[in-house]
Amino acid sequence: MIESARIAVVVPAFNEARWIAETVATMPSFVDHVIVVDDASSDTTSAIARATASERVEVIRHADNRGVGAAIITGYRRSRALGTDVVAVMAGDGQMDPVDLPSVLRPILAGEADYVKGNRLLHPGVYRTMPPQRLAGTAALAWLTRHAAGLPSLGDSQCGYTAISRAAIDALDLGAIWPRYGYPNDLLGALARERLRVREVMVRPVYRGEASGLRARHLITIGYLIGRVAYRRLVAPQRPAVVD
Ligand SMILES: Nc1nc2c(ncn2[C@@H]2O[C@H](COP(=O)(O)OP(=O)(O)O)[C@@H](O)[C@H]2O)c(=O)[nH]1
Ligand SMILES: [Mg+2]
Repeated sequence: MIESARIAVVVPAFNEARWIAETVATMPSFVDHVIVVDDASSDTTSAIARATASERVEVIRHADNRGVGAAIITGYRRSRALGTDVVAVMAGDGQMDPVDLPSVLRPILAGEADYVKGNRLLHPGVYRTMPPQRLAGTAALAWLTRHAAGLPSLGDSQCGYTAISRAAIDALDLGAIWPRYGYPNDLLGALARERLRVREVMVRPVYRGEASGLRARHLITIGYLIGRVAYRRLVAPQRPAVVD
């Protein structure tokens, strides 16, 4: 709870037995609900997460692997049922520093944004920590997504450290969001179409040798999704701007 707002953190996890205990154990105390979504892992992710479970932690397991985007949507639906006000996403591989969570939540708590995204490229240590290929790919995808979605200040479209307001969850068609890699680009397009306010805050990039599931072939899908975002923005009837 922060300033009487109830906070949930969704933790998508697929074969994260190595990192999931630490991710759950280091959740700040102001988090009211930790929702681990085990995306049909073949390792002991669920058992480890359950063993760490306290009153505020719950584990939902997908019977089949559905993808990181689908895991996050499952978490959003659960947090809506729990009646939380703000929902953050922190990956199950411990790549989000819990120290950054207050600043990720703050723009929503202050009523200044509907969706907050971490931006790792703003961090002074990024050139030392983020592998160069990742850095280049991240910058390129952000450039494309910024123009496709019409979000001029977007700098790190691929960062998974995010927060969303309950109102934004209600406004989105959750079932229509792309379920796998590429979901952040698709989601940003959907947020922009709904005229929801997207804000970025600096977060620390964390790389400690965790394996990424992202492969070159996923870039084709992500490219397609960015193209679809641009197409939908250009052909969709313009809605009147929200006065806020
Ligand atoms: N690779 C992969 N990750 C998934 C899936 N479902 C949920 N996740 C979780 O999504 C998060 C991000 O995935 P990751 O491969 O680390 O992406 P990256 O950090 O952007 O390279 C991790 O916490 C995964 O455990 C899935 O189907 N595949
Ligand atoms: Mg990762």
